[in-house]
Amino acid sequence: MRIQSFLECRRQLSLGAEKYSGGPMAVAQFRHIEVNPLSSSHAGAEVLGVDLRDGMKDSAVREELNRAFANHCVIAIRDQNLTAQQFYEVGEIFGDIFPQHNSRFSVPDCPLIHYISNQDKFEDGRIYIPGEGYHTDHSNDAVPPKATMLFAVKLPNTGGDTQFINMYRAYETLSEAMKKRIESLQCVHVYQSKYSERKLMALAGEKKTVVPTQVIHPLVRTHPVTGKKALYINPIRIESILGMDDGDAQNLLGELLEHSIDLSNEYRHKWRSGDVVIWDNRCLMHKANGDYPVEEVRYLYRLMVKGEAPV
Ligand SMILES: O=C(O)CCC(=O)C(=O)O
Ligand SMILES: [Fe+2]
Repeated sequence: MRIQSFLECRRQLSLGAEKYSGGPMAVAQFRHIEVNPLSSSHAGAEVLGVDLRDGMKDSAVREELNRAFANHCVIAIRDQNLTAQQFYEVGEIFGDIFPQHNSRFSVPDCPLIHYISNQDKFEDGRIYIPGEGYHTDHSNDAVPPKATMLFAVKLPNTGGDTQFINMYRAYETLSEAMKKRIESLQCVHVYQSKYSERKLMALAGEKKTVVPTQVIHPLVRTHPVTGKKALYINPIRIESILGMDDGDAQNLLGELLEHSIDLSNEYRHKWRSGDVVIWDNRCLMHKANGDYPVEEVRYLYRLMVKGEAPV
């Protein structure tokens, strides 16, 4: 890296550290990429100074990108220019690619890549906005994806932000009594909970037999990389809590959701053309916003990275 950009990088990291209330960050932790924290919720950073078409081949860059991802839970790698195939290879920087559940959203030439778009409609003609309502991705899988990655291909002029909630903080800020109450609770996740306010698009035929009917995951999970505990709730998919009446379970989950979505836990991503955003489903919830004119197209490529069974 040139001296000047290295100094600039140090300067930006120092500025970032002031904004980052999680304590002083090691300055110049990164030598090949610039990482600027973007919120005080301890989640969200932008990554500058890397062209992923070269970076995917460089082990030092790959290591730093993975570290930035682990430190910040969600990173936006700016100013990228990728084909679908290159996007797939970028996904592999972070691990093996996870086959997504609903193949109706596959990109024809690269079926493991799906798309996010506002151009599909439900059978009754209503526009389908994927990801509206807080959730964590594919928690109805026995081994859910650790990460989801989007690449902005076409964006509306305004709106369409993605909101992220830091679920480490959501857990840490619970009362000790609540932590004790929930410490060993196990939740039943299904494709679509009968209590979900958001309706999903039905699974394409061949996937109905592959996607599990239900799986059980802990309500509090420990992140395998950071060792920290996070709340693992998903209003779209959790249908019940083992050993608990459904009404009580939904009340408890509602209370935990309200607590979690506090603004102090949020990073709100405002998309820029060329952004590659990758987030950690093990310690974040997220939601899309369909708050832009219907005639404007919003289209992103989407990949998922394999994870591990939550414990
Ligand atoms: O479109 C977005 O902003 C997010 C969509 C979403 O929930 C996802 O890709 O998992
Ligand atoms: Fe999602």
